[in-house]
Amino acid sequence: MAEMSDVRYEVDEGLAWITIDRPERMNAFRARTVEELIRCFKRAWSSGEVGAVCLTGAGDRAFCTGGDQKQRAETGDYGPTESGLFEVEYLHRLIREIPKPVIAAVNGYAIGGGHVLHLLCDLTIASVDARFGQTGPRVGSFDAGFGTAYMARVVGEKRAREIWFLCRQYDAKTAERWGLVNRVVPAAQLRTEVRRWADEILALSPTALRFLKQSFNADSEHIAGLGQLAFSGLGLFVDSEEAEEGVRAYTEKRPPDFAPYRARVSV
Ligand code: S0N
Repeated sequence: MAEMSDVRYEVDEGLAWITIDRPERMNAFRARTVEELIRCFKRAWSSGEVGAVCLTGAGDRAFCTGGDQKQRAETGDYGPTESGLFEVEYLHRLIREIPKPVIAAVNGYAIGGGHVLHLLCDLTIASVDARFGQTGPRVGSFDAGFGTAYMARVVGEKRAREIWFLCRQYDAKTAERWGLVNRVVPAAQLRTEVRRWADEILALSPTALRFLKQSFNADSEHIAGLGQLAFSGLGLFVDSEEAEEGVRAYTEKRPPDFAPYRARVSV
């Protein structure tokens, strides 16, 4: 595979480990990270050797903390890619469409766009000190479509609205209780537990698993259309003064002041 700077790809006995490797940014993704993740998921899809995929983050602090806010503050976008596109929506589709089970190994913060990535994985195993939450309305973004409608399927409407409307963080036990997480284990056992689950999957019929995954997906596929609309809206919103206040406040380490924009939604 062409050289990668932001993501590592390793295959070990039928299990592909895809690791976001930007610990200095708490594994936040820039456009290049997303491009490399797409490449890895396609590789895992096409490899006859691979029967299960694990998405995780490097280090012991974060799984993924979403879009790279420092990059966004510096350049107003998520940086360059070969294609010229920031393809996070396509990455969402790929995690759903790869016809092999995808396990998120949440080894720390799963925040913002990083929280949506674990949500879209088929299964989530978390370390006991993992933390979960959305921050979009604080930092001037939103991740609607699968990030809202699919989340509501997983945790229920009231909890999904709480997650987005309050931007709190939740511990791993709460995430497990809410159905966001399949299993919580001590941090030191996370990889072993993923291996155990993958071995159980690898003993099963890949064709049956493919049909099952596609069948689960078909029932929520209409959300993709909402996602497209939402990303178009987001593309307009991120260039607004209101969104810029969110990202500026994050980099200046102060609370945002959104009061001047309240009138906009009062019409
Ligand atoms: C993760 C948090 C809660 C950790 O807090 P803690 O433990 O207090 O550590 P910090 O000191 O805050 O962090 C350590 C260092 O890591 C940097 N860092 C952390 N997260 C990011 C990040 N996302 N981007 C860049 N740097 C990050 C910190 O800045 C710190 O560095 P130093 O030591 O130099 O100060 C806490 O860090 C936190 O809340 N992080 C931000 C989480 C966040 O808001 N993420 C973004 C959420 N939004 C999205 O993901 C939307 C993006 C998106 O999906 C999108 C999609 C499509 C189209 C457009 C967009 C779009 O947004 O434009």
